[in-house]
Amino acid sequence: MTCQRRIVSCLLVGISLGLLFTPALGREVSDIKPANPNLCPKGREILKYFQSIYGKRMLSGYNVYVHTPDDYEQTGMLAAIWGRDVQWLPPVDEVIAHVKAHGYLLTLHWHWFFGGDSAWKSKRKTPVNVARVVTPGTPEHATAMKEMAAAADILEKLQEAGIVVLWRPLHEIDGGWFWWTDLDRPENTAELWRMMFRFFTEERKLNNLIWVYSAGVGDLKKKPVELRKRFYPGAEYVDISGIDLYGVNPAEDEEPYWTFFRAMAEVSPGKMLALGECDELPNPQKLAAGRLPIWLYGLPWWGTPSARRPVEQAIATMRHPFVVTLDELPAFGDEDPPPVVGILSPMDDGSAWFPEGSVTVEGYAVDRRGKVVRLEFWANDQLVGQLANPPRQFRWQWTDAPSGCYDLRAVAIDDAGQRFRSNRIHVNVGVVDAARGRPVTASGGENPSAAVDGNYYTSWRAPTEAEEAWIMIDLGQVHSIHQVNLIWGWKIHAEHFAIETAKEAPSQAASWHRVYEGKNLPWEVWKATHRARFAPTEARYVRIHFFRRAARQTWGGYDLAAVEIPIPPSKGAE
Ligand SMILES: [Ca+2]
Ligand SMILES: [Ca+2]
Repeated sequence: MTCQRRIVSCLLVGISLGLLFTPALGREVSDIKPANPNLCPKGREILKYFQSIYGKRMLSGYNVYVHTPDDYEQTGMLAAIWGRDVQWLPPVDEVIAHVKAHGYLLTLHWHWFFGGDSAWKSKRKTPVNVARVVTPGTPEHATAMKEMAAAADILEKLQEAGIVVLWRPLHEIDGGWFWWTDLDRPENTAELWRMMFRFFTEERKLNNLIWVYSAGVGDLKKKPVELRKRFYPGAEYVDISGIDLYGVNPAEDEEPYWTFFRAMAEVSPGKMLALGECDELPNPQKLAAGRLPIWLYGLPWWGTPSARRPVEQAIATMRHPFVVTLDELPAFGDEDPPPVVGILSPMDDGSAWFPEGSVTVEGYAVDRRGKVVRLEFWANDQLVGQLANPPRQFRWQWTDAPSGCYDLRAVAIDDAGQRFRSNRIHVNVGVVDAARGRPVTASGGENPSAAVDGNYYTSWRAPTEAEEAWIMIDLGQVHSIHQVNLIWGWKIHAEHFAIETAKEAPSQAASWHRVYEGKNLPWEVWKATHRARFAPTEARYVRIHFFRRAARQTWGGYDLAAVEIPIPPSKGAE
């Protein structure tokens, strides 16, 4: 990733259902002949599949740290390609397990910390002379070989596990910010690519790599195509080419996609072109309408809805028929991927409030090889329903749902017995929210009222510097309450908090009464939910008092998306 970022604000309208194929423009690709003549059969199958969809549809992906669940929770869809970094890779066995448990296509890049220093020129203590790195006999060459061997050990384990890797080394190769980019003599960088290619394929016999070249975004006047071509190692060393394209607003911009698509078609003629990294996937409606070049795939760096990628946009993109998601991938080689299942309705956005007996769940379940033989529905870890031989688009009614608040999931089981869990939806049945829209005060921070607005994608953010913070809701009248749901955003929640209530004005300190205390609560990724239950108590004022952040997080204050106080509906009317 580059350090260049731009806040992108987008408004996407609805989901287009029509697929419009337009004549390919600049999308002619050579017949697939793998760069590595010994590429494994599964790798060849993947390349053939890519060629079959290239120019017609675009594969979705994400480069992630810990954020993968977000996209799934919010859109119900999983991307086809999962990207990680060799420099910061979890134990390879975990990577293998994760890829297999999902059936992802895996892509790896490598922020190569040469000599244990940094990948970024600006952060290195010692600069790297790329000419010496590619010259046998130099200490730099020895270092490179040693570090490449360590990377090869990882790739070899993936090969043994039958996993093909879209291998994207030396990324943003012509950008100028990484040590491997020799701006004075780009041919050295191109030689470094070939050196790695030969070592990996000939010496280490890594036949599970599809070689992906990626340029860096930047001014084409300052770094014209003629210069960029000098970094390119040659068609025989590359399977897929492309660019890491940042700073583009998918709602408005069209020209940058074309500019860089054309540039890369010149740099790497005949290759399929992909977005190894991007802020967002290009707008699928425009792709379908032929207004944008069709990249083979795109991997937003943060595979998660955020200020840069609003939920509406993520949903519109991931659910658009032009975009290939995980459930649509074929099974490659002899793999039998697990099924894929997602809940599309209700949404996990805070809107799932139902009268008793009326919960309807809609989603999709598909198996990429074999079939889905059963769907199970789980609410708070209790099996509450099943569907045998479900259709791809399923609909299930939970007719005997007792009143309460639930984490609801579907689990798909395929004919090989493999299980797969859907996204998790927060569902409330037979209750109303006494806190909704009530007046709120807080110890500080931004948007306290966002905690009671009924939307899980808006939140109150406590000040960054404060470990202790509180938020108080005036219910307007005394209610008997016995539960508070706290739903957190952005992974910044409390490890220690208390719930305090009062019947009289909060200025009378003596009237406060602590009804619940949570301590040593585990750190969770999106979304942490605390369902605090306590003995029924009469309360008009409810104060949530936070004392310590989970995981000692320091990059932001508490991020509270919802405070819900469920009460029976008859008591909800004022
Ligand atoms: Ca299967
Ligand atoms: Ca909210």
